[in-house]
Amino acid sequence: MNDVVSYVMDGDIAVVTVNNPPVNALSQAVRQGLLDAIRQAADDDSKAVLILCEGRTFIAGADITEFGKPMAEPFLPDLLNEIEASEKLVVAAIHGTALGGGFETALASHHRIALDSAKVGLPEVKLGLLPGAGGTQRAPRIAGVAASLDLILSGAPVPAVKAEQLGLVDKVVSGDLGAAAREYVRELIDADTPVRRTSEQAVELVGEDVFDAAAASVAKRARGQTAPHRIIECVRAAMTTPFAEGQKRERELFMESMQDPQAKALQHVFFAEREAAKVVGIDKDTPLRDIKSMGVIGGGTMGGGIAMSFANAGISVTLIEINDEALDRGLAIIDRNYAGSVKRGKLSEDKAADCRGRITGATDYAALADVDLVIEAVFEDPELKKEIFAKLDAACKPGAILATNTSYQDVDAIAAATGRPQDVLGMHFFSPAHIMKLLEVVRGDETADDVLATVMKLSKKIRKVAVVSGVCYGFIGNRMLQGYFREAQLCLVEGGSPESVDKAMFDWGMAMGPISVGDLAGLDVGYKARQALPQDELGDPAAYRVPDVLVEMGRLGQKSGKGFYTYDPETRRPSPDPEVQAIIEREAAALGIERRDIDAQEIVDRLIFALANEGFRILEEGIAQRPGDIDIVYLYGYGFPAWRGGPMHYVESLGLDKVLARIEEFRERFGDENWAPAPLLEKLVAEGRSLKDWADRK
Ligand code: T1G
Repeated sequence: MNDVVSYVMDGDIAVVTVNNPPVNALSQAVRQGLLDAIRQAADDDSKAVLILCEGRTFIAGADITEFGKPMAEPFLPDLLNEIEASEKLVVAAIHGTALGGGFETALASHHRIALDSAKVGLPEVKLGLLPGAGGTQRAPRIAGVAASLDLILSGAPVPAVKAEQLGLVDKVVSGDLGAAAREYVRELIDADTPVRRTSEQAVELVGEDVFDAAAASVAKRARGQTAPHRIIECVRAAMTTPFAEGQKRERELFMESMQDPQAKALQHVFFAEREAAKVVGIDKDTPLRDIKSMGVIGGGTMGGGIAMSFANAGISVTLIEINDEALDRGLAIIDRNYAGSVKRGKLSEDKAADCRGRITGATDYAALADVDLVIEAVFEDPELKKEIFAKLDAACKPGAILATNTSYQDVDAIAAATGRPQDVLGMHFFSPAHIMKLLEVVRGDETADDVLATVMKLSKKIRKVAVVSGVCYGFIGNRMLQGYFREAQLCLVEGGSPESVDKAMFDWGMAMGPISVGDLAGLDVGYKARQALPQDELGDPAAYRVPDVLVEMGRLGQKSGKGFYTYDPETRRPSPDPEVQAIIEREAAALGIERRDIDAQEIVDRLIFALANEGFRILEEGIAQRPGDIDIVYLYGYGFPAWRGGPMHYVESLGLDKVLARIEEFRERFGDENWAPAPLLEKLVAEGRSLKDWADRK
């Protein structure tokens, strides 16, 4: 047919094979090839058409790289309607992941066979879209309204066996799919099986309660997102209108979602996450070091979570503590975490026991003599960390990778405590380390390419999303967070309340408001960090006076039952505390601040623009490789809403000139120290360029 679609007669079966690496996306050429194939079959003496794919997967969807460009014919809905209308049997044979437009192609086919290892799904909602080629109309006709709502609103792939139970797949086989599929088509032909057009099937009627339940679950787990509501309307149309009308409505809502900034943001995230895994300047074929075993220094909350991440990935772990008592405490934390995962149904009893079995404890560094990697996770004392790395240098074999889990310390200074700085880097996990997906991989001046490449690949194995950061105080995430928290405290003192500041950010889309985050992390963490800083580095007292007062009163946050909020001992539900509001107003007066009304937009702009402004500095210093990396850090580490694309994408979507104008307004009002615009931002606005253009040309 063309370069990516072939048409071969196997007896009286027309075998149509798609071969468009890496994931057989439905590019224009693939669509054209499939259309030509179905039209050829209509005219030749084939009895049936078998659609197969080469490579690692069946069609994994529309070609996302074509989005935003003028769409070329044939349009997918039309192509799939023509496939379905074929007088010849059309059978789709699925392996890997049949997703989005790929699964819609299978649903438009008359019969579907799948390998038992295959998965099918309609993940468009994760891209801010909806299945726009009949998926919202055909799936309910096969699997029913409730199951289809679940499939399309979650966007989660479904294993072949489950899909068969739902009727979405007709046959599940193992072994050689090509052979089994040909045999299956043979059986269908020999049985004179008629074509089966899904569009002609009726949708089983369900009550309004089913749609209400879907809307309620969307309000909870997809707060602020627009695509899920369009999906519910499409599936409702499938139940209440004829196929053609429903498909017309689906198309209208699909085109609407394509124009939605949320879709642009989520598609940015899709590619940014994949780009983040690539390290600029390191060849992708760099030989990697083998990591079969590892050690963790420190059995506290972070150490325990890190140990579990590796054990859960099949790697044996040696947990080191200073003495048996501390070791027992550390192992007990891990046991509790596994028991909790089993209780919540996240892990089976057997799997938990299997993983736990890979973790052993020791108090002697000699136990680390043969491990391939060690991660130090003790508290943030720079001298203690250097001491530990000197001991690791003596105890570990040549070629072992030595990593520190510090959240902000100088990784180069730690590396200099060893005779092998090339084997040292930062691996900054986020708490709880066995759950949070983000991993900041901190590249030291001496870190060897193969060490960095090894850890980036390893991060996928331990189910983390890794982002490379250069060495600076707080790396990417925590460095940017300082401005965010500073402005949260200033808005509080200047006129807000813990609830108003949190509500502004929560309603804007953050997973949790900044004041509540402070209470969760523990107000004493920031307090201790400030105690260690010289007076002239503390900055504006209005940005820390209130949390200092609370800490000195013993209000440390959730862990002490009181912080900015008071927490119910049973439910841990926060409630506002008038005593705290009085402290805020008292400290404001003491600092000579006249309180005023601060609206939600000002709070959002001050916190997010402070974040992004520092992001620009981090980019121009080369601490982050690309803007998308910063966005991925904030999505996976700090509860930033994916549908806003991350701080850098967000400011780019607003228009850098508007953002700079607002920052300059804040500089006028609040001074240079906090609001001097980043030179890169000023430069891009002056040159009328976008951040994307700057990054692409870098
Ligand atoms: N279009 C273009 N490129 C794609 C792609 C796609 N759909 N899917 C993957 N890639 C690229 C990806 O960028 C990467 O490139 C390489 O393939 C390997 O991907 C009308 C409108 C299939 C489960 O949402 O979920 O159909 O970085 O690293 O971990 O209703 O890719 O190597 O240069 O992710 O093995 C719906 C998206 C589209 C599926 C494989 N489909 N893809 O995961 O590899 S919307 C999706 C995935 C749609 C219709 C609508 C995963 C995967 P590079 P990878 P992986």
